[in-house]
Amino acid sequence: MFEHIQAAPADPILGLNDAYKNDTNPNKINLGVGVYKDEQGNTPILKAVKQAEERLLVKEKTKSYLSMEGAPAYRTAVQKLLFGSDHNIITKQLAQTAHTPGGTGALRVAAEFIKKHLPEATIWVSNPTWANHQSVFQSVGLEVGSYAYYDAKNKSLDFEALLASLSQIPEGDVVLFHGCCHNPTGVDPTPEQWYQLAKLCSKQGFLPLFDFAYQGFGQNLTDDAQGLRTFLEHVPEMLIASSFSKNFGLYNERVGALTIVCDTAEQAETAFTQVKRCIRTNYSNPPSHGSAIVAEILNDADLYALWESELKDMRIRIHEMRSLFVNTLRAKGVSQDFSFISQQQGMFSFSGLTPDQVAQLRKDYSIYIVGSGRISVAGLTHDNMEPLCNAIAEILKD
Ligand code: PLP
Ligand code: TYF
Repeated sequence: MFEHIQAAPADPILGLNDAYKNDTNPNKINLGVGVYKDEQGNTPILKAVKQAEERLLVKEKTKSYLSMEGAPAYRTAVQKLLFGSDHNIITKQLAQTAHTPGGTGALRVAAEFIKKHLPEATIWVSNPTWANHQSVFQSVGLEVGSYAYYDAKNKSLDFEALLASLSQIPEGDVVLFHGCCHNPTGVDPTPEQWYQLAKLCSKQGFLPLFDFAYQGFGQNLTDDAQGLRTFLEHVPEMLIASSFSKNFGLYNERVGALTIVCDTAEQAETAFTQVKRCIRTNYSNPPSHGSAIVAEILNDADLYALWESELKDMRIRIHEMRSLFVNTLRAKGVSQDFSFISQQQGMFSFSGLTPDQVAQLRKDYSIYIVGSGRISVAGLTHDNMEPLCNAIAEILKD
């Protein structure tokens, strides 16, 4: 029965991570997968998370199933984080949120929901986008198109081309935006540009789907939500896929959320019954622990303050590494301009390194970077900066 099955191609990012793990070079450097590393190169458990877990250990009374949509304390906390506590979407109950296994789970449930209820819709993603987007949407049979986004020459947003692309997208299609910290480029619209995109969305009548995996890694929790909050001033409906893998460091707990915003509370309630149906036929109900941690932190003033300060520390360390990377390359005599890296935000930047240069870094120096040239800036440390920049200076000389 199975003999005809051919091996699937390795995932471009996770496959690279496996190769890194198998590399015996003690000086190997991993700038592939988007996982935050501290100065020691570890991915620590946040103090706020540990403290929340201690409380949960005492408080938790059952391991019985959660409901399909997850725990109420989590669902309301997620909405407050997305919209701000007293937003009219919350007071008027225009949104419904389901806890999903990670941001990927949220995207997958969204994909099924779209395929079932907007069967004619094409979903549009930025060029480039997170490597998994296309696969997730195609796996439910959705048509996936791409819109212009990145100006590779100037290492910036090609806003004119973006507007031109989106102006072609018809009413009823779905457009995916990265809420902040665009993966893989690190290039986001400015507040004014978000405003223009929101106006265009309203004019064209397409449905925005915000993929929000890095809230707090750009400027701060509030400013990073500005894009989707601006949209909500102009459009009545939206889907939001949240991930708390990065900003709570809860990668392996699989904690994310799918939020649906509708024009009326009644519509939100009705549409949500269909979201729950997609969940029921996928995994029935979400795993509890990660969402219990997030709810415990978001609903407690002390833990919230501790988490916010730890998130700020991660953000600041990444910003510092960006500047140090640019300055160290310059100090090594690299003439190519890398200054754009310190202007970008989030975990990633498109370095502009070619596939050949990426391959050479891996072969000669055990430095792991995604083939597109995307660097996970969160993997840079004071310790690996010198060898990394020496290697880049060396290969750019060739
Ligand atoms: N969306 C984007 C843009 C991401 O970068 C990621 C993770 O890297 C995800 C979604 C998936 O998040 P999770 O790991 O919570 O499934
Ligand atoms: O580095 C990235 O862009 C992601 C990271 O289950 C990732 O692909 C890794 C594992 C996973 C989801 C996301």
